[in-house]
Amino acid sequence: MNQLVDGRWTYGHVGADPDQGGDYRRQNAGFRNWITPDGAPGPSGRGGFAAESGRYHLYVSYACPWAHRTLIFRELKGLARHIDVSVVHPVMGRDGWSFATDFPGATGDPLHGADHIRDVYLRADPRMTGKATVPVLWDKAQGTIVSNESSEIIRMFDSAFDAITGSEVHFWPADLRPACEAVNDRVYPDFNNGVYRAGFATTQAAYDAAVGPVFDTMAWADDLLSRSRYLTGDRLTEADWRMFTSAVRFDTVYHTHFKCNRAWLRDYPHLWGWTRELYQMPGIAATVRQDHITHHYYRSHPDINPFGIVPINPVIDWDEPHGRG
Ligand SMILES: N[C@@H](CCC(=O)N[C@@H](CS)C(=O)NCC(=O)O)C(=O)O
Repeated sequence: MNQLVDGRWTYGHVGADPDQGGDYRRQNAGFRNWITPDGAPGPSGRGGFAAESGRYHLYVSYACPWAHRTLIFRELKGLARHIDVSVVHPVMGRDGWSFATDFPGATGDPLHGADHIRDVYLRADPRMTGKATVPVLWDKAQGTIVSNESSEIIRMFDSAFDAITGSEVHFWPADLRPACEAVNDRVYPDFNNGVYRAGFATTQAAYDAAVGPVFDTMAWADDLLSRSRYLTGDRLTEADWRMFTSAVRFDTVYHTHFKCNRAWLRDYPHLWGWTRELYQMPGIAATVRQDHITHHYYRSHPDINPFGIVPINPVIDWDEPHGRG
Protein backbone atom coordinates (compact mmCIF):
# COMPACT_ATOMS: atom_id res chain seq x y z
CA MET A 1 0.00 0.00 0.00
CA ASN A 2 0.97 3.60 -0.19
CA GLN A 3 2.95 4.81 2.78
CA LEU A 4 2.28 7.87 4.90
CA VAL A 5 5.50 9.70 5.65
CA ASP A 6 5.47 13.11 7.35
CA GLY A 7 1.91 13.75 6.29
CA ARG A 8 2.66 12.91 2.69
CA TRP A 9 1.65 9.87 0.78
CA THR A 10 4.60 8.24 -0.85
CA TYR A 11 3.15 6.60 -3.87
CA GLY A 12 5.62 3.91 -4.67
CA HIS A 13 7.39 5.93 -7.27
CA VAL A 14 8.32 8.85 -5.05
CA GLY A 15 12.03 9.03 -5.68
CA ALA A 16 11.76 5.81 -7.67
CA ASP A 17 13.08 7.35 -10.80
CA PRO A 18 16.75 6.47 -11.15
CA ASP A 19 17.15 9.83 -12.83
CA GLN A 20 16.72 11.35 -9.40
CA GLY A 21 19.92 9.75 -8.16
CA GLY A 22 18.38 9.66 -4.68
CA ASP A 23 18.59 6.95 -2.11
CA TYR A 24 15.23 5.39 -2.84
CA ARG A 25 15.12 1.62 -2.55
CA ARG A 26 12.34 0.05 -4.51
CA GLN A 27 9.95 -1.89 -2.34
CA ASN A 28 9.27 -4.62 -4.85
CA ALA A 29 11.67 -7.03 -6.49
CA GLY A 30 13.12 -4.28 -8.63
CA PHE A 31 13.86 -5.93 -11.95
CA ARG A 32 16.42 -3.77 -13.66
CA ASN A 33 17.77 -5.78 -16.57
CA TRP A 34 18.03 -4.44 -20.09
CA ILE A 35 17.19 -5.74 -23.52
CA THR A 36 20.15 -5.05 -25.81
CA PRO A 37 20.69 -5.85 -29.50
CA ASP A 38 22.88 -8.88 -28.75
CA GLY A 39 21.98 -9.71 -25.16
CA ALA A 40 25.05 -8.05 -23.65
CA PRO A 41 24.35 -6.64 -20.18
CA GLY A 42 22.90 -3.11 -20.08
CA PRO A 43 23.69 -0.33 -17.60
CA SER A 44 22.23 -2.44 -14.76
CA GLY A 45 21.18 -6.02 -14.17
CA ARG A 46 22.36 -9.10 -16.00
CA GLY A 47 22.76 -9.94 -19.67
CA GLY A 48 20.90 -12.55 -21.71
CA PHE A 49 18.02 -10.40 -22.93
CA ALA A 50 18.65 -10.08 -26.66
CA ALA A 51 16.25 -8.10 -28.85
CA GLU A 52 14.02 -10.57 -30.70
CA SER A 53 10.63 -10.20 -32.33
CA GLY A 54 7.82 -11.84 -30.34
CA ARG A 55 9.97 -12.71 -27.33
CA TYR A 56 8.85 -9.98 -24.94
CA HIS A 57 5.48 -9.05 -23.49
CA LEU A 58 4.46 -5.77 -21.91
CA TYR A 59 1.97 -5.54 -19.04
CA VAL A 60 0.43 -2.09 -18.66
CA SER A 61 -2.40 -0.06 -17.29
CA TYR A 62 -3.79 2.57 -19.62
CA ALA A 63 -4.37 4.65 -16.50
CA CYS A 64 -0.80 4.73 -15.22
CA PRO A 65 1.37 7.59 -16.50
CA TRP A 66 4.54 5.50 -16.09
CA ALA A 67 3.16 2.54 -18.03
CA HIS A 68 1.84 5.01 -20.59
CA ARG A 69 5.40 6.04 -21.44
CA THR A 70 6.22 2.50 -22.47
CA LEU A 71 3.11 2.17 -24.64
CA ILE A 72 4.03 5.41 -26.39
CA PHE A 73 7.58 4.27 -27.12
CA ARG A 74 6.26 0.94 -28.39
CA GLU A 75 4.25 2.92 -30.96
CA LEU A 76 6.89 5.50 -31.82
CA LYS A 77 9.56 2.87 -32.35
CA GLY A 78 7.46 0.54 -34.52
CA LEU A 79 7.47 -2.18 -31.86
CA ALA A 80 3.74 -2.97 -31.83
CA ARG A 81 4.24 -5.95 -34.16
CA HIS A 82 7.13 -7.27 -32.10
CA ILE A 83 6.03 -6.80 -28.47
CA ASP A 84 2.50 -7.76 -27.47
CA VAL A 85 0.62 -6.14 -24.61
CA SER A 86 -1.78 -7.07 -21.80
CA VAL A 87 -3.86 -4.36 -20.16
CA VAL A 88 -5.06 -4.55 -16.56
CA HIS A 89 -8.51 -3.47 -15.37
CA PRO A 90 -8.47 0.25 -14.57
CA VAL A 91 -9.83 -0.07 -11.04
CA MET A 92 -7.13 -1.08 -8.57
CA GLY A 93 -8.44 -2.80 -5.45
CA ARG A 94 -6.91 -4.22 -2.29
CA ASP A 95 -5.01 -6.87 -4.21
CA GLY A 96 -3.53 -4.37 -6.64
CA TRP A 97 -4.00 -4.40 -10.41
CA SER A 98 -6.30 -7.16 -11.62
CA PHE A 99 -6.87 -8.91 -14.93
CA ALA A 100 -10.66 -8.69 -14.67
CA THR A 101 -12.04 -8.06 -18.13
CA ASP A 102 -15.33 -6.31 -17.36
CA PHE A 103 -14.15 -2.98 -18.75
CA PRO A 104 -13.59 -2.15 -22.43
CA GLY A 105 -9.93 -2.52 -23.34
CA ALA A 106 -8.99 -4.64 -20.30
CA THR A 107 -7.47 -7.70 -21.93
CA GLY A 108 -6.96 -10.12 -19.07
CA ASP A 109 -3.73 -12.10 -19.12
CA PRO A 110 -3.72 -14.44 -22.11
CA LEU A 111 -0.03 -15.22 -21.51
CA HIS A 112 -0.30 -16.65 -17.99
CA GLY A 113 -3.97 -16.56 -17.07
CA ALA A 114 -3.06 -14.63 -13.93
CA ASP A 115 -5.73 -12.98 -11.77
CA HIS A 116 -3.55 -10.10 -10.64
CA ILE A 117 -0.31 -8.47 -11.71
CA ARG A 118 1.16 -9.71 -8.43
CA ASP A 119 0.88 -13.28 -9.76
CA VAL A 120 3.13 -12.33 -12.68
CA TYR A 121 5.74 -11.00 -10.25
CA LEU A 122 5.51 -14.18 -8.19
CA ARG A 123 6.28 -16.27 -11.28
CA ALA A 124 9.51 -14.33 -11.66
CA ASP A 125 10.33 -14.23 -7.95
CA PRO A 126 8.27 -16.40 -5.58
CA ARG A 127 9.69 -14.49 -2.61
CA MET A 128 8.63 -11.12 -3.88
CA THR A 129 6.70 -9.17 -1.23
CA GLY A 130 6.51 -5.49 -2.15
CA LYS A 131 4.15 -3.59 -4.36
CA ALA A 132 3.42 -5.07 -7.77
CA THR A 133 3.57 -2.15 -10.16
CA VAL A 134 3.03 -1.65 -13.85
CA PRO A 135 4.65 -1.53 -16.33
CA VAL A 136 6.20 -4.99 -16.41
CA LEU A 137 8.33 -6.14 -19.32
CA TRP A 138 8.23 -9.94 -19.43
CA ASP A 139 10.65 -12.29 -21.20
CA LYS A 140 8.82 -15.36 -22.53
CA ALA A 141 12.11 -17.14 -23.29
CA GLN A 142 13.46 -17.09 -19.75
CA GLY A 143 10.10 -16.86 -17.99
CA THR A 144 11.05 -13.82 -16.00
CA ILE A 145 10.72 -10.07 -15.75
CA VAL A 146 13.27 -8.03 -17.66
CA SER A 147 12.36 -4.71 -16.07
CA ASN A 148 9.61 -2.97 -14.14
CA GLU A 149 11.17 0.49 -14.45
CA SER A 150 9.50 2.59 -17.11
CA SER A 151 12.28 5.16 -17.44
CA GLU A 152 14.62 2.33 -18.41
CA ILE A 153 12.14 0.41 -20.57
CA ILE A 154 11.67 3.48 -22.78
CA ARG A 155 15.43 3.80 -23.21
CA MET A 156 15.79 0.17 -24.26
CA PHE A 157 12.89 0.56 -26.66
CA ASP A 158 14.61 3.64 -28.07
CA SER A 159 17.44 1.67 -29.62
CA ALA A 160 17.63 -2.07 -28.79
CA PHE A 161 15.28 -3.25 -31.55
CA ASP A 162 16.43 -0.93 -34.34
CA ALA A 163 17.95 -3.74 -36.42
CA ILE A 164 14.59 -5.54 -36.31
CA THR A 165 12.29 -2.57 -36.86
CA GLY A 166 14.50 -0.42 -39.08
CA SER A 167 13.50 2.55 -36.92
CA GLU A 168 15.82 5.51 -37.27
CA VAL A 169 14.10 8.00 -34.99
CA HIS A 170 15.53 8.42 -31.49
CA PHE A 171 14.16 10.17 -28.43
CA TRP A 172 17.22 9.66 -26.23
CA PRO A 173 19.95 10.88 -28.58
CA ALA A 174 23.44 11.08 -27.11
CA ASP A 175 23.85 14.80 -27.72
CA LEU A 176 20.60 15.74 -25.98
CA ARG A 177 20.94 13.52 -22.91
CA PRO A 178 22.13 16.28 -20.58
CA ALA A 179 19.30 18.53 -21.76
CA CYS A 180 16.78 15.70 -21.27
CA GLU A 181 18.12 14.98 -17.80
CA ALA A 182 17.81 18.65 -16.84
CA VAL A 183 14.15 18.74 -17.89
CA ASN A 184 13.40 15.36 -16.29
CA ASP A 185 15.00 16.53 -13.05
CA ARG A 186 12.40 19.24 -12.80
CA VAL A 187 9.38 17.58 -14.40
CA TYR A 188 9.55 14.30 -12.48
CA PRO A 189 9.46 15.62 -8.90
CA ASP A 190 7.44 18.77 -9.48
CA PHE A 191 4.91 17.64 -12.09
CA ASN A 192 4.73 13.88 -12.80
CA ASN A 193 5.04 13.04 -9.12
CA GLY A 194 4.14 16.48 -7.78
CA VAL A 195 0.48 15.97 -8.60
CA TYR A 196 0.49 12.75 -6.55
CA ARG A 197 2.20 14.47 -3.63
CA ALA A 198 -0.48 17.16 -3.74
CA GLY A 199 -3.30 14.67 -4.19
CA PHE A 200 -2.27 12.27 -1.44
CA ALA A 201 -1.18 14.91 1.08
CA THR A 202 -2.91 14.58 4.43
CA THR A 203 -1.75 17.87 5.93
CA GLN A 204 -2.26 21.37 4.60
CA ALA A 205 1.49 21.99 4.78
CA ALA A 206 2.32 18.92 2.69
CA TYR A 207 -0.30 19.89 0.12
CA ASP A 208 0.90 23.49 -0.03
CA ALA A 209 4.49 22.38 -0.49
CA ALA A 210 3.56 20.09 -3.37
CA VAL A 211 0.97 22.08 -5.28
CA GLY A 212 3.00 25.27 -5.79
CA PRO A 213 5.73 23.55 -7.81
CA VAL A 214 3.09 21.84 -9.99
CA PHE A 215 1.88 25.21 -11.27
CA ASP A 216 5.36 26.77 -11.31
CA THR A 217 6.40 23.91 -13.60
CA MET A 218 3.41 24.34 -15.89
CA ALA A 219 4.13 28.10 -16.14
CA TRP A 220 7.80 27.37 -16.81
CA ALA A 221 6.95 24.85 -19.54
CA ASP A 222 4.40 27.20 -21.09
CA ASP A 223 6.98 29.96 -21.29
CA LEU A 224 9.64 27.61 -22.65
CA LEU A 225 7.25 26.27 -25.29
CA SER A 226 6.42 29.82 -26.38
CA ARG A 227 10.02 30.11 -27.55
CA SER A 228 11.04 26.56 -28.27
CA ARG A 229 9.36 23.88 -30.35
CA TYR A 230 9.96 21.17 -27.77
CA LEU A 231 11.24 21.01 -24.19
CA THR A 232 14.86 20.45 -25.17
CA GLY A 233 14.89 22.50 -28.40
CA ASP A 234 13.96 21.64 -31.98
CA ARG A 235 13.86 17.88 -31.55
CA LEU A 236 11.22 15.84 -29.80
CA THR A 237 12.78 13.78 -27.00
CA GLU A 238 11.87 11.52 -24.13
CA ALA A 239 11.66 14.64 -21.96
CA ASP A 240 8.59 15.70 -23.93
CA TRP A 241 6.96 12.29 -23.74
CA ARG A 242 7.60 12.02 -20.01
CA MET A 243 5.83 15.34 -19.40
CA PHE A 244 3.08 14.48 -21.89
CA THR A 245 1.72 11.51 -19.95
CA SER A 246 0.92 13.75 -17.00
CA ALA A 247 -0.25 16.62 -19.21
CA VAL A 248 -2.98 14.47 -20.81
CA ARG A 249 -4.24 13.47 -17.36
CA PHE A 250 -4.24 16.96 -15.91
CA ASP A 251 -7.65 18.35 -16.79
CA THR A 252 -9.47 15.03 -16.47
CA VAL A 253 -8.05 13.86 -13.13
CA TYR A 254 -5.27 15.85 -11.50
CA HIS A 255 -7.13 19.16 -11.52
CA THR A 256 -10.09 17.84 -9.54
CA HIS A 257 -9.16 14.50 -7.97
CA PHE A 258 -5.71 15.65 -6.81
CA LYS A 259 -6.84 19.22 -6.00
CA CYS A 260 -4.46 20.82 -8.51
CA ASN A 261 -7.09 23.39 -9.36
CA ARG A 262 -5.33 26.74 -9.55
CA ALA A 263 -5.74 26.45 -13.33
CA TRP A 264 -6.51 23.96 -16.05
CA LEU A 265 -3.76 22.81 -18.34
CA ARG A 266 -5.69 24.23 -21.26
CA ASP A 267 -5.31 27.69 -19.67
CA TYR A 268 -1.62 27.58 -20.69
CA PRO A 269 -1.77 28.21 -24.45
CA HIS A 270 1.68 26.93 -25.41
CA LEU A 271 1.60 23.92 -23.12
CA TRP A 272 -1.88 23.07 -24.33
CA GLY A 273 -0.85 23.42 -28.00
CA TRP A 274 2.19 21.23 -27.39
CA THR A 275 0.03 18.63 -25.60
CA ARG A 276 -2.34 18.49 -28.58
CA GLU A 277 0.54 18.35 -31.02
CA LEU A 278 1.97 15.29 -29.29
CA TYR A 279 -1.48 13.73 -28.90
CA GLN A 280 -2.07 14.09 -32.63
CA MET A 281 1.15 12.32 -33.63
CA PRO A 282 0.59 8.98 -35.39
CA GLY A 283 -0.31 6.16 -33.03
CA ILE A 284 -0.50 8.27 -29.86
CA ALA A 285 -4.26 8.95 -29.51
CA ALA A 286 -4.95 5.21 -29.21
CA THR A 287 -2.61 5.03 -26.21
CA VAL A 288 -4.59 7.74 -24.37
CA ARG A 289 -7.61 6.01 -22.83
CA GLN A 290 -9.43 8.65 -20.82
CA ASP A 291 -12.01 6.05 -19.80
CA HIS A 292 -9.30 3.99 -18.06
CA ILE A 293 -7.66 7.13 -16.67
CA THR A 294 -10.79 8.57 -15.07
CA HIS A 295 -12.16 5.25 -13.79
CA HIS A 296 -8.81 4.33 -12.31
CA TYR A 297 -8.16 7.49 -10.34
CA TYR A 298 -11.66 8.25 -9.16
CA ARG A 299 -12.50 4.65 -8.25
CA SER A 300 -9.19 3.40 -6.80
CA HIS A 301 -8.52 5.88 -4.01
CA PRO A 302 -11.24 5.55 -1.36
CA ASP A 303 -9.22 7.75 1.01
CA ILE A 304 -9.71 10.77 -1.20
CA ASN A 305 -12.89 9.86 -3.11
CA PRO A 306 -14.80 7.51 -0.80
CA PHE A 307 -17.87 7.04 -2.99
CA GLY A 308 -15.90 6.38 -6.15
CA ILE A 309 -18.01 8.77 -8.18
CA VAL A 310 -16.50 9.56 -11.56
CA PRO A 311 -17.27 13.22 -12.31
CA ILE A 312 -18.77 14.52 -15.52
CA ASN A 313 -15.45 16.13 -16.59
CA PRO A 314 -14.85 18.87 -19.13
CA VAL A 315 -15.30 18.17 -22.82
CA ILE A 316 -11.85 18.46 -24.36
CA ASP A 317 -11.23 18.64 -28.08
CA TRP A 318 -7.93 16.81 -28.41
CA ASP A 319 -8.12 17.01 -32.18
CA GLU A 320 -8.41 20.80 -32.33
CA PRO A 321 -5.63 22.04 -34.64
CA HIS A 322 -2.58 22.79 -32.51
CA GLY A 323 -1.16 25.55 -34.68
CA ARG A 324 2.45 24.76 -33.86
CA GLY A 325 5.40 24.41 -36.15
N1 LIG B 1 9.09 3.33 -11.06
C1 LIG B 1 8.01 2.70 -11.63
C2 LIG B 1 6.71 3.15 -10.98
C3 LIG B 1 5.50 2.49 -11.55
C4 LIG B 1 4.31 2.71 -10.64
O1 LIG B 1 4.42 3.21 -9.52
N2 LIG B 1 3.11 2.31 -11.11
C5 LIG B 1 1.91 2.41 -10.27
C6 LIG B 1 0.71 2.83 -11.07
S1 LIG B 1 0.72 4.49 -11.67
C7 LIG B 1 1.53 1.05 -9.74
O2 LIG B 1 1.55 0.08 -10.48
N3 LIG B 1 1.14 0.95 -8.47
C8 LIG B 1 0.71 -0.30 -7.89
C9 LIG B 1 0.16 -0.15 -6.51
O3 LIG B 1 0.08 0.98 -6.02
O4 LIG B 1 -0.20 -1.18 -5.93
C10 LIG B 1 8.03 3.00 -13.10
O5 LIG B 1 8.12 4.18 -13.47
O6 LIG B 1 8.01 2.06 -13.88
